[in-house]
Amino acid sequence: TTQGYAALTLETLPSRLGEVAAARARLGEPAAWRAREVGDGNLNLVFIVEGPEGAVVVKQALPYVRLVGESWPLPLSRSFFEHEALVRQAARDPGAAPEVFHFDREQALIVMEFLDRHVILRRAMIEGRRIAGLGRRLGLFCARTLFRGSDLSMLAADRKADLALFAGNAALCDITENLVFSDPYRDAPMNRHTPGLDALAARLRGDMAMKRVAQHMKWAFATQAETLLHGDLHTGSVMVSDDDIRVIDPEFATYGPMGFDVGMLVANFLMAFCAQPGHASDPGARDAYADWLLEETAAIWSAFVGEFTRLWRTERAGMLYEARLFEAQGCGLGAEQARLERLAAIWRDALGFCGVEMHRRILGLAHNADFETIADEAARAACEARALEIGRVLALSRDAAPDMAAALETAREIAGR
Ligand code: SR1
Ligand code: MG
Repeated sequence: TTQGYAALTLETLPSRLGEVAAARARLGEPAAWRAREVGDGNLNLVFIVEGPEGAVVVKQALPYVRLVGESWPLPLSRSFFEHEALVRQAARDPGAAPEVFHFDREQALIVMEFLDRHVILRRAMIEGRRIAGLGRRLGLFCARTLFRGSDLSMLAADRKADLALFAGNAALCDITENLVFSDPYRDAPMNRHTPGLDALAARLRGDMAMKRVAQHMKWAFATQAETLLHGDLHTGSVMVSDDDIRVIDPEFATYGPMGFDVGMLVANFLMAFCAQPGHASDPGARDAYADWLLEETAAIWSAFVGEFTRLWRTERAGMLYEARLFEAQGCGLGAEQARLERLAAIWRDALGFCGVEMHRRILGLAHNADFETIADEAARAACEARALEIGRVLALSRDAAPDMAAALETAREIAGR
């Protein structure tokens, strides 16, 4: 419902938020506040509010998709699910999410920590900035949140209650189900692509093997309720400074397959890699940065495997793969074999999700600044063409189970590096 809800404006924000004790406590006197609207995402309003005593971010959902306008209504309840997900992420991976100071369900509004030293990771990658420990930190985040949100760790009743709760975020899942898995592979009205990609788009839309994989991945996303996902883990959902990495924006949170977040993240690193020839003018620096991006992509998966393994061995308190089941057979080798098999299944899914994410960011509605900021259309199309092909080959190769090194070798070959 939108009853009682009103979108904030720069004019109304001080008086309306001035009534919120948590905001006053952080900012000081509302009369001295300065606010600016900085939202550049597809869905919401985002304000930075600075006062005499500090600063906060105020994120408010709009009752429609900002990118498209009022013709596409979207429930305000996504703010509730974002808040619920932020609370869980803070518990499961302390320090990864921004701190929340206040949540107002009726106004679909979250007041949270202002990360003043941070920038959006995607911007940092476009500028060619290296962030120490980037891939490793994000791999740890995935392992901790995905493991601890699943039946590997939670009490079965709690996990089922969470599954039921997040089922309410159906409208956001619907966006993913259509925009990620279906629209890129058909002539959908909201699709767009760079001139010069017509033939490739047509070829991909006629590629029955790829369409089947995309639908297998949609099946997995819609039916494999393994864990609480971030649900939109791209490089626009990560903020970085020289010494800190945070994950923001989990409004697409839902129960789904573990490989989804991992695959999306890997896809966005690979798209940053593919976009490099369109950015830097110095080829030497650009190539070195592209190499660094691939190293960090590898680090996502190796950190994920390492942390998942540690948690499997030390925190496996849920109903799945119970330790006592394997101990009864006299050794822990059964559990270790099961862990390897589970990781292989997650990786197989991740490759499929990675491929479709790379396609939808080039052929669908929601594009990436990595490519969009390449002004020269021919150069942009060339970068995007390589990304389309990498996505296709990785998605189609998932049954052959190439490891991360082989997947990155594929990316290198297709990119001519
Ligand atoms: C209509 S929303 C388009 C995209 O923006 C969000 O960030 C999600 O990635 C979604 O698919
Ligand atoms: Mg977002």
